[in-house]
Amino acid sequence: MKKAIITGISGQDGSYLAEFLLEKGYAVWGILRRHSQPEYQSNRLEEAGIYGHPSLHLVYGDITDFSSLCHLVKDVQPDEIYNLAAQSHVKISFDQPVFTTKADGEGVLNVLEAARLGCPTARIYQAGSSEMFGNECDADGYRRETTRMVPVSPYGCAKLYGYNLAKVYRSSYDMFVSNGILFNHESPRRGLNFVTNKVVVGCINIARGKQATLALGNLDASRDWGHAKDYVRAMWMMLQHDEPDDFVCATGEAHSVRDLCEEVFSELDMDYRDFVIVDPKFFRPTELHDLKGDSSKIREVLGWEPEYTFRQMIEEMVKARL
Ligand code: F7E
Repeated sequence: MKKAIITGISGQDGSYLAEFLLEKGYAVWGILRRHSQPEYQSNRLEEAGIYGHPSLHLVYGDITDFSSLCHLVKDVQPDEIYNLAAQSHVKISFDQPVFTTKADGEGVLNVLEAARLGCPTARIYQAGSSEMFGNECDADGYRRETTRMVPVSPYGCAKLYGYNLAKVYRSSYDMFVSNGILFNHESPRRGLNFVTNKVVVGCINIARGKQATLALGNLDASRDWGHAKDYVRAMWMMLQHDEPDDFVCATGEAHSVRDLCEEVFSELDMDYRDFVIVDPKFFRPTELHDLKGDSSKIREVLGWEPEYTFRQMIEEMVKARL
């Protein structure tokens, strides 16, 4: 039985990945932070139907607490470590830059060091992000593994530090560390303050007469939105490859926030223009305007393909909330 540790198991990606690995017969250790209301930390695992699974072990720890990671890695001796824990909200990273840097930057260092000292043979997946590119892109408008990275948010800066550190540990200590450069990925389990689920829930609330309007920020920004389920499969595939490497994971298709609103509201036969208003409160100090990824490398080298289309994902998200 293979053993995996997932940091950030209570998040969207953590819950899908745990579900995926348990189905494959892994024993999974998930790290939970201490929370004053622990009953809310298992929601996604319950939704996935894996809470209480005999091969799922939930332990208290934190990526900012080096000692908790050291003990866990030393005791479990995992085959694979997936570092998904992060302060993952870009706008909030402007409000909490110090915490974001500690969790998303220094946290990676803690995971890598804990592995180097306690289980250097473990294969490590580091969750990188398309935010690391900032507004840089190639002449054709796409971002790929070779595109320059010039982040425009504290979140992007911290992720880039973790990404570079992962490469340093790979080359300096001969450790198997792979970076995923994941573009936006959504699902019914997405937090409600990310734009996709905010629009889905807002639209349904309006249809049910619970709210009159939906206030959003920049409607012109565009993103390459895939499904989290497809993307956690990519994480696993990266660790099954014969050598560690860095891979962009994206659909290659971009939609604006305005397109997203149109798509969601039309699911309920409504016109978003009657309900969506713009509130500058949701603007970011610096915006990453358009994001579109070229995932040719992971498709060619690992044979990864997304199964969901944008429309299927939106349909699933609307249906789940209804
Ligand atoms: O924003 C615009 C906003 O917060 C998407 C994280 O998973 O993907 C995610 O980061 C776009 C932005 O995701 C609202 O300005 C308009 O242009 O859903 P989001 P994100 O910032 O792209 C990357 C790859 C990650 O790694 C991150 O961890 O939508 N937008 N109005 C809004 N965004 C929000 N949240 N709320 C609004 O009202």
